[in-house]
Amino acid sequence: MTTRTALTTCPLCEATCGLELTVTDDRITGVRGDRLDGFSGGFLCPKGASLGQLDADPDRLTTPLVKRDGVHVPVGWAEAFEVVRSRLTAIMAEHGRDAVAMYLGNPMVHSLAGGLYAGELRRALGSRNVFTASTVDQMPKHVSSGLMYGGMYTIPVPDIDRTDFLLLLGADPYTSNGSLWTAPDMPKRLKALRARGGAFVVVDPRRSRTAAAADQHVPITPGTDVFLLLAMAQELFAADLVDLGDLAPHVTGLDGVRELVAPFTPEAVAGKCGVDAATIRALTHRFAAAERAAVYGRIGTTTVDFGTVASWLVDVLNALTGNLDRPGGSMFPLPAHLAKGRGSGKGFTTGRWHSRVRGLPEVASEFPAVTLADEIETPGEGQVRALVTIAGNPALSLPNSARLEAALGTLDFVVSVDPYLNETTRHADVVLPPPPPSRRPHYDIAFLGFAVRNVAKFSPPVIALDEGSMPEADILLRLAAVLAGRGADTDLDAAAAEQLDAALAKLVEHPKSPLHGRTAEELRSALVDGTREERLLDLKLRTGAYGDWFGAVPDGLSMAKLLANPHGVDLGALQPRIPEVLRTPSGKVELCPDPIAQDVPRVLAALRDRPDDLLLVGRRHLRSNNSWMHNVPTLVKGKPTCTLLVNTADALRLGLTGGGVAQVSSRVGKVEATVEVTDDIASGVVSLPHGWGHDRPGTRMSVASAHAGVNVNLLTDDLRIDPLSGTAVLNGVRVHVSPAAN
Ligand SMILES: Nc1nc2c(c(=O)[nH]1)N[C@H]1C(S)=C(S)[C@@H](COP(=O)(O)OP(=O)(O)OC[C@H]3O[C@@H](n4cnc5c(=O)[nH]c(N)nc54)[C@H](O)[C@@H]3O)O[C@H]1N2
Ligand SMILES: Nc1nc2c(c(=O)[nH]1)N[C@H]1C(S)=C(S)[C@@H](COP(=O)(O)OP(=O)(O)OC[C@H]3O[C@@H](n4cnc5c(=O)[nH]c(N)nc54)[C@H](O)[C@@H]3O)O[C@H]1N2
Ligand code: SF4
Ligand SMILES: [Mo]
Repeated sequence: MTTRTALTTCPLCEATCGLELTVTDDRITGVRGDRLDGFSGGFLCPKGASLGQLDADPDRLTTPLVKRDGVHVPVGWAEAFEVVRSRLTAIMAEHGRDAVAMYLGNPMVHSLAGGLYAGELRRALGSRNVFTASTVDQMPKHVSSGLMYGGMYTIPVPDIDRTDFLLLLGADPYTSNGSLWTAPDMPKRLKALRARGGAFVVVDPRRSRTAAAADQHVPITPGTDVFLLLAMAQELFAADLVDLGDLAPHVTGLDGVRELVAPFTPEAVAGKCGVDAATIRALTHRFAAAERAAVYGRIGTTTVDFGTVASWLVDVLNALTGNLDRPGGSMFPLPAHLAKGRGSGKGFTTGRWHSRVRGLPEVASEFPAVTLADEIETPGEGQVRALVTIAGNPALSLPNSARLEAALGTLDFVVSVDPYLNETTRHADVVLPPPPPSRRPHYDIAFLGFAVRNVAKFSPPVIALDEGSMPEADILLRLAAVLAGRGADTDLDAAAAEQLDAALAKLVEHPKSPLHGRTAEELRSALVDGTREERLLDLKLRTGAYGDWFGAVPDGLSMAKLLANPHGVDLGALQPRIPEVLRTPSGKVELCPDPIAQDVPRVLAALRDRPDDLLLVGRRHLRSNNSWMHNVPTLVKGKPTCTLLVNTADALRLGLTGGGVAQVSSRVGKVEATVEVTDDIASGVVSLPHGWGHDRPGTRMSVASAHAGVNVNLLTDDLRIDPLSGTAVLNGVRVHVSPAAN
């Protein structure tokens, strides 16, 4: 038995914490926060602490599975890929490419393989029927950013370590550790903000952990943040508090915004939001008076009826107070694998094509996940007959899951890249399992672009690959090869070398490139002597914003430098990036984009809607991560966390008692859930977390099955979306609640 320590990066949430692992033979036997990681400083949450159990979960699949006579049996990789190839090729040949749909889930953005190769997979598939978890999550933010700045990933983040005032809406970073906002140890950073005399305010219908720690908690009616934000903008204009500061020459559309927000006075929206006019005014003035401030909105502002308008308003408020793109305000990170921008570009559009059944517009080259079931169920040319799922559990994570599950059961063929046999992959004809976290390299392609400091870190695999397993990058590339009609036994290394050569050739040929005049061969031989992914990443780093340009920039960044600095490399505090970061045709921040302006009348009309009796919202728990970590014993032990939160007055009115069972019903279905009575939730609101409901037959997750919980998405409605982004309405769902019959 040999024991050693090894460094890695936690891949489980967006906080990117550095971990110091104790490894005994081929197992993780201890996990500590890496104190020398300058960014995370040793922070560790219960999920990260359980990485050893997760990694060695006996229910984790170690070989591919193929379904024979309804039973999943283990097979070799070649056989599994051959089944995939023959079935998918036949379906595509007979019914066309759109007959094959793909669903990409959340862990896809947590892996280097996913970050590097998702694009290639989408291109190889060549189907319009691409769906991702983004349309049950953050797509509104991509759309508002795309329209305002020209790039869907150009999303500013609150400069938490230098700000004086934060307004957080629909987010619980004490629990989630932040999202589209990478800042390990949020609690410490928020405490530090208060310790230096600053303040933060939380808007949430529930007194969340973050709200409880805040200077002020503003309860709000679910789904109505858009009205509150509009009124705050209106008040800024009315009280003559608008001051764009240094941003002024780079902004167009200010007058348009003034006009749009004019009807939404604090008095006009107060009843709708459940926040009185005086509170809205005071909050606005407090925000405007702060030296440096930022507004931030997350799940409770995106997965709602007016998600895109609300996401836009978050940035509008930052801009109107001169806080956009300045230290202590809301800023644009510059990750190491990307180069600086050129200050203008093609911009961002949606609706370049439409979905077959509901005619929903394409957004970011995908369709709303809510319409996957429609596309499977509805006969006709282009009907979806096969599905590729990668790192996703749509059977639990998408609204109206009863309908979706039924639809999944009718497909001709399903292939899933997933380590578990779960609620989704039980429908798969072939399951291709990736290796556990300890066996894979890590670099955060996605999250370093949302980090509150510019940092870079690469973590090589901690433990060597087990015999018989396949790196996830290889699985994805082989799948792409099959989809492109090249067959699974393609020489992946040769194909990768070819792509690298093509990229290098471009770099040396371009007259404006700092590498102009050098040779591709020389650069190729200077790349790190490593895996395919490492070499590709090396190229990105060396030609990125801090790159060494193959020696042209002394002390510049490269894979070699990251390998020599396993605790990470600090590239400094965030810097203002406007106008360089912009990719709008005008080269300006478009403060009042047409598609958003055209949606505001819909908001105005909704101002008059009758209030609902009881609205359902979601929440997260520190020991849970969406749908897939309930098989880890330490994370599910103790009091069940999948409970229905009900306000004391509502419980009395509805005849519910704590520990009793309630029936919750909506337009699409009903569930029974254990009641937790608490004044932490506003009256008129109930809350149930998502990711539960592990009671389906044919799965292989023994711990999760014993802690099944209920699936909240049996209640959420697939017909309700934010039309600009196609994002599902998961918060503010109309429900009826009554005591369960027995
Ligand atoms: N009602 C309601 N529904 C929601 C939400 C909500 O707040 N309320 N939140 C939404 C949000 S924000 C999200 S992001 C989605 C998530 O929705 P999904 O992405 O569909 O689901 P996850 O629960 O993240 O499931 C991840 C899947 O990836 C697998 N997996 C884990 N690690 C790996 C890996 O390394 N490689 C591969 N290939 N697979 C892996 C897991 O076994 C699991 O099957 O859920 C959404 N659904
Ligand atoms: N522990 C843990 N961490 C996670 C995850 C997890 O499942 N568990 N999931 C990860 C993922 S995929 C994501 S996307 C992020 C999400 O990160 P966050 O957005 O911070 O997620 P939540 O913790 O769900 O916080 C959302 C809050 O919005 C409130 N809310 C609901 N409706 C409304 C509304 O209409 N208005 C307002 N103002 N508030 C509302 C809820 O009460 C809740 O407190 O978390 C990530 N981190
Ligand atoms: S906060 Fe997120 S990244 Fe950090 S240890 Fe927990 S799960 Fe891992
Ligand atoms: Mo998410």
